[in-house]
Amino acid sequence: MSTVVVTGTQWGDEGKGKIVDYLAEKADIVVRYQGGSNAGHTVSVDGKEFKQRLMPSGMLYDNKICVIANGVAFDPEVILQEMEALKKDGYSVDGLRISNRAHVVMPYHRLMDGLEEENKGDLKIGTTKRGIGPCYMDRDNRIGIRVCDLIDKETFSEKLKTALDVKNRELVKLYGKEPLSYEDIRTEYLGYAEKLKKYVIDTSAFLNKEIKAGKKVMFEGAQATMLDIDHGTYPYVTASHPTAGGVCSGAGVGPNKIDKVVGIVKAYCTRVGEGPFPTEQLNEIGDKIRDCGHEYGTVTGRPRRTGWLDACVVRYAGYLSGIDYMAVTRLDILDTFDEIKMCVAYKYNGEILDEMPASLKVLANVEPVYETFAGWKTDISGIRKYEDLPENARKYLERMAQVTGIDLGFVSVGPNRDQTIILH
Ligand code: 2SA
Ligand code: GDP
Ligand code: MG
Repeated sequence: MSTVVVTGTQWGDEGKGKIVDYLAEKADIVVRYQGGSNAGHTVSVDGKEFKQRLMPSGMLYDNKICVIANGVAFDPEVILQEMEALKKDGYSVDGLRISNRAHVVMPYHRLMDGLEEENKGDLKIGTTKRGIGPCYMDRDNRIGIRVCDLIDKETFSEKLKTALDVKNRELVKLYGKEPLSYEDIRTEYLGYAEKLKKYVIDTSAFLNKEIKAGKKVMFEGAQATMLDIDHGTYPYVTASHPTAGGVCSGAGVGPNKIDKVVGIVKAYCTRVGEGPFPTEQLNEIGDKIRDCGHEYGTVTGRPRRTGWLDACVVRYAGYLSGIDYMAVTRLDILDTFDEIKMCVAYKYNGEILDEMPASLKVLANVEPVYETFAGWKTDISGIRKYEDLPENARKYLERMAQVTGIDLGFVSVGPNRDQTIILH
């Protein structure tokens, strides 16, 4: 491996944190390239759980450089909290590098995220309310504040004034709220800038130099394919590009610098937030998946929606991101099921669909075509070799590879680093 992208193939929470942490052992640099503190990546080290929202999952090793690249919606308050928590647990954060071009999440972004959701009523997206969408909106509207502005007192003071004038007008006129205080925000954010400025660099220049020098770089996707702003179930998506293509713009590296793409596939499927989910099980099967898998939001604690694996979604993710290998996670969660289903195609108006429908009206009304597999009814969490997996588990995995057209690279049978089976 010299550069590898790790991307989610479903609706997030596939276990990207665990696989990034596992692969990070061999990497020199781990990079977040999109999203922000809406992510919730869990890493278990020696039985202790770390939940990272913004910090790259490589931080739990010594001597790794962890980069927050330009494509990230950067919340200084959250990163400082995460740095403190890591330091308390005895980890060094000296390897952190923050892009001078990343856009800063401001208090009005978090506020607007909540207000816009309320305003949408039944059409709400179910966001994490971390200000991610509004931060990217300001970037695209060209009134955003970047990290290079934050660490320059004069520029920050001017930019904040301009942006806050606009935001306060909206808050008062559109939402009937009190305006936010310029002085309070200025003081708070200049305090963050003071603490963070020593970590700020031009991360794309840095990454390109390091790649040229032969360093091993891993790009850690957050959220997932079906939440991609262009390719996901729009408008029920996040405001960035979790697909592998997002690395090029989000970290400032050329496509010819990417060697391998690993797609993370949860052995079943979950979604948080609104929007269509063809294989959702609103019944005792869905409840059992949620109970066995403890499927609750890492950031918000929301119960996740649950269902069977949708191989149509994984196949779609495969070509969108050019996935070389799948890392199938949480196979152990299915240990007690008598039978397991996999959606292998969609039917709409009696016809098999060849491609993922763009229209949500169609996607919400497709009929999943299921294949049924006998369960293995064995605890697989201690297995470390593929051939030692029960035959029924291997049949399920091999059919998954066949239907999606993607090779199996890893199978994860538990949250810990060592609970990983390597196939290639
Ligand atoms: P946002 O906040 O603007 O990005 O929300 C837009 C949609 O994207 C979904 N989304 C997520 N889906 C799964 N996991 C995410 N991270 C956390 C986790 C979520 C949590 O790891 O559990 O704690 O609830 C994540 N982040 C964004 C979101 O549900 C909306 O559908
Ligand atoms: P991410 O957002 O994709 O990083 O995933 P989350 O951290 O939100 O959710 C995945 C959860 O599954 C975390 O609690 C992980 O510790 C856990 N996990 C990852 N892989 C496995 C696995 O193979 N088996 C089990 N039982 N848990 C796993
Ligand atoms: Mg998550």
